[in-house]
Amino acid sequence: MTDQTTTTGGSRTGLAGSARPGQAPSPRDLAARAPGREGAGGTNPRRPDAEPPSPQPVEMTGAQALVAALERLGVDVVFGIPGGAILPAYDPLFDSATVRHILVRHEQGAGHAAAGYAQVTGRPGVCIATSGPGATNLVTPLADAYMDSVPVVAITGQVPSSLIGTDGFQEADIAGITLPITKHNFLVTRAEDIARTVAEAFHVASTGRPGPVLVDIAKDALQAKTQFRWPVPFDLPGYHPVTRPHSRQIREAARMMMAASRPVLYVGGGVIKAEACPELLALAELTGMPVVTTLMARGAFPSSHSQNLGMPGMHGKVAAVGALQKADLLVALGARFDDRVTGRLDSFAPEAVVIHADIDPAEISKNRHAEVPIVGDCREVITELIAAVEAEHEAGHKTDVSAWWSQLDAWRATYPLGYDDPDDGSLSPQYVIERIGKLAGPDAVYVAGVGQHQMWAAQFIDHDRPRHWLNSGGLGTMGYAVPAAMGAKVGEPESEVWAIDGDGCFQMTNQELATCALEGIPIKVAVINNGNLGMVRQWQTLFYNQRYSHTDLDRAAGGESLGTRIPDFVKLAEAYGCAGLRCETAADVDTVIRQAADIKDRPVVIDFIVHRDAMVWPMVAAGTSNDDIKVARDMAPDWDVTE
Ligand SMILES: Cc1ncc(C[n+]2csc(CCOP(=O)(O)OP(=O)(O)O)c2C)c(N)n1
Ligand SMILES: [Mg+2]
Repeated sequence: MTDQTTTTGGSRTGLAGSARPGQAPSPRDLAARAPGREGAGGTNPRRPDAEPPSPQPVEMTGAQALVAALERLGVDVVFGIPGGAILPAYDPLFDSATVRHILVRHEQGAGHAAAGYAQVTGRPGVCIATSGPGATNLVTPLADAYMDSVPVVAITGQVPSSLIGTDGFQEADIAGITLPITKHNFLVTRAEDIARTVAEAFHVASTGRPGPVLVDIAKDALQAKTQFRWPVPFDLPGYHPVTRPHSRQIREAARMMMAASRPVLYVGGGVIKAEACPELLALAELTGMPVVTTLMARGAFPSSHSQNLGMPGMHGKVAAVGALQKADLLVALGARFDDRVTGRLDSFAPEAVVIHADIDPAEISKNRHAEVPIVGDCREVITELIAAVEAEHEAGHKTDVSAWWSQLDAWRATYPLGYDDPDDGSLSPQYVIERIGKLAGPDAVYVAGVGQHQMWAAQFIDHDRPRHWLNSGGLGTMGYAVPAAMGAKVGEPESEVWAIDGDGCFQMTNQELATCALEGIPIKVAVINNGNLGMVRQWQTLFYNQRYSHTDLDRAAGGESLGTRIPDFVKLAEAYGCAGLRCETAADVDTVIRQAADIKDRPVVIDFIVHRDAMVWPMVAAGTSNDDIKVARDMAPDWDVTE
């Protein structure tokens, strides 16, 4: 290993491994331009004032330079756990007046907390870990953030540079390990490279298609002296995300939109990341076109808006799935034609031509050929589309979508989302989730785990605001909810934050309740306790002849019920310094939700004991066509239904 900063290129940046002097804008400019709640260029009122520039070099250690850079980048919180290699950084961190460190109980919690923070604020979330096992514990949240394009900066300590490559104590090649799951990563072995690299990491994480960036810093670089200067010039040759769409493509898209008779706006999470929700609303209302919002885009367009057909995909609404299947034009905005949306790709939307707008050129025509590819930031794309559509209207070209709406309305009316209450009088999980949504309202932040409860939370809560619905969409990471909710509550302390978690997921990361209790982060956790790994059990019910191989969570290995709760989530909550409540009947649901809402001084866990066999419907079985969607077991919709 040399004594140079080694830059390893992630797959989404186009950055090479070489280092050339850069003449990029200052980090201050770039930090100010990083997307905030008010959009690119916006500032968040809660953001602490960034430190003034330090034009004169100041001598300090690499560790002090790291903390000084974080302060100047406006970082107000980092989630982490110390250890040998990162210890030099923890010393100056102890003194920082503006960077709050939250000591988590597992580095996975730090990573998801950083992601939760980033998703509600729009600013990069920061996590910090030591070398080896500390760093490898970040692998899952980094992969998660990569799949969902969340700006996370992970800082890890590395063994001293003289030990790198020797299997030194707690050495793991975390840059190598995370190369395919980070937007970019860096190994820093010189103190003088630390501040610049951290500034670059923030820039890369938060510009273009957002994503996680890892900065691995050798211990001796943290300990060595350097001259700290701020701002620092960037050295990112080859990293120039295109945000401005091509005007010819925009005009062509507008023409096609006016010529379509069965168009659909297929909206993905990129619209939220680009802060393009007001523009989307304007475009939808200008064109009268139906909108579908993917799992990652719930809240990008109000659920309550009459043009919102709901969520498409494996557990999407019949009208949303049918709209895509029967469309003659798809306008895909910040969406990526994920297999959970398309079903069997070769039978997806067979009659549609595709306009695909995305900031990442690698997404366009990746899964489905786009007749009109548009590379650009969704906010700029939609703004220009609005102008181009207005010009079409002025020229007398206007699409008539009334017949299309008759069809869509017939599907909506005939196949609304619904559920049956369990016959045995036990609690319906959908009812619990629906009531949380109604009582906590559109201003609350909802964070789901992964499984049936996640799908019901996507389906039965009205998501009317962007950045208020957080979940692990791409990776499907059980254990995401509690730590992500913790990060969300830190990012948006005035909002009520509800983790809606499964009994399986909750057992993966509930140790962060200790962090929440000690750090004063009063989240609410609704455990939808069906006693099993429900989503897997559903597949066993449907596709494995009801052979429930290893999905029971509340039974002994032999299958018998023990008559005791292992663990008892109420006692567990109390052991962690939280309030623990339990609810087993529909009659008590509202009372217990209100009770939880009134507890503001500590986290609350509600153990909702629900029916063990409720299923998520509709469903497109994995690998089958969207045309074969079922609204209940063996029940297919009639696509020819009319109102
Ligand atoms: C880390 C991880 N391991 C395994 C899985 C596979 N998996 C998907 S959903 C699920 C069940 C989740 O159970 P629970 O949290 O109880 O939620 P439920 O489906 O019952 O609502 C499992 C095991 C996963 N997504 N993530
Ligand atoms: Mg479960």
